[in-house]
Amino acid sequence: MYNFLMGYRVAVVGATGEVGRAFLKVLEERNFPVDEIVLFASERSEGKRLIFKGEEHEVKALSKQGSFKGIDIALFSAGSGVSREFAPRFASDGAVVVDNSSAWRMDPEVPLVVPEVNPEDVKIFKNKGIIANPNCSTIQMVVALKPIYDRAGINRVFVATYQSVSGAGAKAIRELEDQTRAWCEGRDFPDPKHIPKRIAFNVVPRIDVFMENGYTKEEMKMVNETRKIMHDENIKVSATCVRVPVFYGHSEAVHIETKRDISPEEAREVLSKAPGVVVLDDPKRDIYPLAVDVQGRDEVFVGRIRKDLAFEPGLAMWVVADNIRKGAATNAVQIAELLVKEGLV
Ligand code: NAP
Ligand code: 3JN
Repeated sequence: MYNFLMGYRVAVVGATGEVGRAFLKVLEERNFPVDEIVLFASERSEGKRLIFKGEEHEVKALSKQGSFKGIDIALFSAGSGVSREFAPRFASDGAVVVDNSSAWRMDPEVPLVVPEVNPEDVKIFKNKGIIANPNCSTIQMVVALKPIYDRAGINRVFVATYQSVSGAGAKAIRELEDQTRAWCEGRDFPDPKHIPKRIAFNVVPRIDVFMENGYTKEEMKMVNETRKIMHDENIKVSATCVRVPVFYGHSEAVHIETKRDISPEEAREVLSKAPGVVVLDDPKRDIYPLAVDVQGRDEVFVGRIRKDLAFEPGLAMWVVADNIRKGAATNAVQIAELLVKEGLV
């Protein structure tokens, strides 16, 4: 699919983090045409070396004074503060930025893209030179909703998430490990620092900060981003986002009120033909998607497809994906692939 005569100078900002390291893997696995890779992180990581395509590359500190000229594509995953400050600077120096943070997602001049759902939106990035990657929980949900939306329409969605600790970064993964080790060794639990409450042997119904309306920011991301990606301000979404003691993979219980009747069999059929979706749904054989089975995969897995008992007409389903790959790095690299395919970079 690539024009192999053309290679790109690609920057990864936040390269030492969970998503940054996944960027390197995904770029390599998908054989993205990288001529040169430039790695950035904070000053703490200056001089660290990371491997890309079998070769070591030194990490540079993202400097306020630096010039970013010569970069074609910048993949950002260093948090929203860094994106707010540096994405416009990379863009004005000539790069197209694909940003993983929430900083630009709701900006009307910035497209918010999931390639399986709204690939055409990638073309409208020109004003700011920035394309936003949605939140991981939104991405996997809309990939599963789109085929149902196209067949039966959607009025309302109710979703409860079961989000792994990797969504909160490398330090949160270590926090779950440390708390679990303490329990195994009969020691007191260390105080939580990166997840608001103890996460080992617990579930925590708070991801990101609380908003005025009692929902968390993570929950409101799912509400607002879904409408923007689906180009439908009338879809009502209500979410409860929960952190669970799982390392990788977000799971979601999704309940949908459709506009027209759609049977579970029909839903299974449209989902199994949809791009980026794998249906794993055979209750008689105890088959449904599990977070531990989807680690390292790029698709969105759907199972437990059944008639909803509260929404009429409606469907219920269980949606699982690797949050660091399809929820972050893979989706962003797919956006970069679209840019190449459309000749936009
Ligand atoms: P992480 O493991 O904590 O990594 C954070 C990365 O950002 C590290 O490389 C860190 O560098 C770098 N960084 C932090 N402050 C910086 C600064 N001032 N200047 C330059 N680099 C800086 O977190 P992660 O899980 O990779 O997530 C990173 C960000 O990606 C999140 O904050 C979020 O905005 C976004 N994200 C999005 C999704 C999604 O839903 N699509 C999912 C996960 C993450 P050091 O190693 O030097 O500290
Ligand atoms: O917690 C998760 O499972 C997903 C977290 C995503 C995240 C973490 C820190 C900051 C985001 C995001 O992508 O929405 C942000 C942010 O950029 O606001």
